[in-house]
Amino acid sequence: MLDLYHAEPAANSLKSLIAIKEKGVPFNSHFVNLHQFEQHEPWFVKVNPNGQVPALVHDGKVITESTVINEYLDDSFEGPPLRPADPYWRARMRIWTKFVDEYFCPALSFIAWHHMIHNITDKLTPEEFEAKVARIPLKEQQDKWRTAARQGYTKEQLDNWGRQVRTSIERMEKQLGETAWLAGDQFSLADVSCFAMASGMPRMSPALVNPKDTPNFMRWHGRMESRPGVQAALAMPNPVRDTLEASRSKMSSALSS
Ligand SMILES: N[C@@H](CCC(=O)N[C@@H](CS)C(=O)NCC(=O)O)C(=O)O
Repeated sequence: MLDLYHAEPAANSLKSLIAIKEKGVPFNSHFVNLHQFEQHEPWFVKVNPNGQVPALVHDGKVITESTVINEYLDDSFEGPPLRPADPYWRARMRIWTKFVDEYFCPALSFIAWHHMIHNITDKLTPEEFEAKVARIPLKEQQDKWRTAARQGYTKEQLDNWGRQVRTSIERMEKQLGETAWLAGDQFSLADVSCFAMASGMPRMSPALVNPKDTPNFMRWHGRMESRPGVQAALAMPNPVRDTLEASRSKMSSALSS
């Protein structure tokens, strides 16, 4: 019995959806609506005490952290391997997944948070908002919600995160000029992690990623999009698409400057 709790096919949820679809493992999908704060409801906090998606439950055992989930899926199930067999390239793959978790994803997520949060919180009274935030298990997450919703982040912070996103793309572009995939000549979890963050960029941020400035990235992006596992992950239901689209142009200018 395999259950995946996830949000729309973007960022960390997309990361685990791609891995599970690439592996071809049947699973029960549970959509957690972040725009309705479902991740902080007591039933979900019992699954993941951090109150975040994705979370995997395998025969009653819970695994959290998208990168760990992906390695667990690869360890536990038949299907095409998602990690290089060679120890060097496997290490290089892990350097990419760590880079995404510690650098690329946080930068992108702060920018997205800043531009998206009002679409989620403006319909709440201050009291309703505070009641929602009070349920968030991690103080750091409470602070993130309050700062983004109340005063927003400073231009300096946003510029810095924008720079980090550009650095991430530059690194990918360089690597993809040297190897077909991010960790050598084989598709791996390095590609899954990076694509989960960068999937929307050609559309959202054409000034940053485009055939002239980032040809290697664009070719890789096209190959990723043509993979059946990636297509199946991207086709997962997205009931919050309109809200995401509403924030898209604002995010786009933050990333291009
Ligand atoms: N390190 C965690 C981060 C998970 C995470 O940040 N998930 C986001 C969605 S991409 C989330 O649940 N956000 C809602 C919240 O923090 O309240 C992982 O890789 O799984």
